[in-house]
Amino acid sequence: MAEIDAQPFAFGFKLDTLALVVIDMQRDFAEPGGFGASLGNDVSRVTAIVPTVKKLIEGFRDAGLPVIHTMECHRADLSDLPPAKRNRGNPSIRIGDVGPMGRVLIVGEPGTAILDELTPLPGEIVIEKPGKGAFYATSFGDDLRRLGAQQLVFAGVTTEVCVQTTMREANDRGYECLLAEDATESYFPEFKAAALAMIRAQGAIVGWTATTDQVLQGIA
Ligand code: TIU
Repeated sequence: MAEIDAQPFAFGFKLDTLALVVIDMQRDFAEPGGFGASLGNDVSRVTAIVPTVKKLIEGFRDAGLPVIHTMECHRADLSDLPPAKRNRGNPSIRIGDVGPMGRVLIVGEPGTAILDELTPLPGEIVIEKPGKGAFYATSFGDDLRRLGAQQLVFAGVTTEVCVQTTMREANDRGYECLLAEDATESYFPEFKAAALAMIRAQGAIVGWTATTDQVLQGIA
């Protein structure tokens, strides 16, 4: 068993059962004019972690380990978008409306795309998910089983919404989960801090946290 120096204690893993899951690093959450901004958020916090997420992704690629990307998005006909989700949050532009980067969070639209710097490589799994969690209504669980993954490292946005939801779903399914502290971000620093604390509380009740450098040292 290899180890990553982590909180609340060392994270044990095997190199052939470890995968990286990068959650929703999409233009709609990171750029002005997107969904995140339409909710009234300062998206520069998200933009700031892009180099760190890139470093983490490249470390996994260099080690020959799987990298899985997720995207929060919906079908053009909105058939997978419950009205309760569409109307939530009172955004200036709702999901499915036409915004400065095309229809907000709709498959194939410019704003829905993963940021250029973090574009998935051919062959990397990309999960298009209608929910906040990556397991709901997707092939994510089957993909992880096919890969033989047992331990998951998480990065992406936002810490307390799609990242934490997916980590909790994964934890309940028996995966050991570690969140890269500096490769995840929230629009609210206090929410990020609370999410990290909740995840690793009570002896890693949902999972572990570590810095990107600690993760990369562990897999080197
Ligand atoms: N990806 C993700 O977290 N979706 C959100 O809507 N997050 C917010 O924090 N709004």
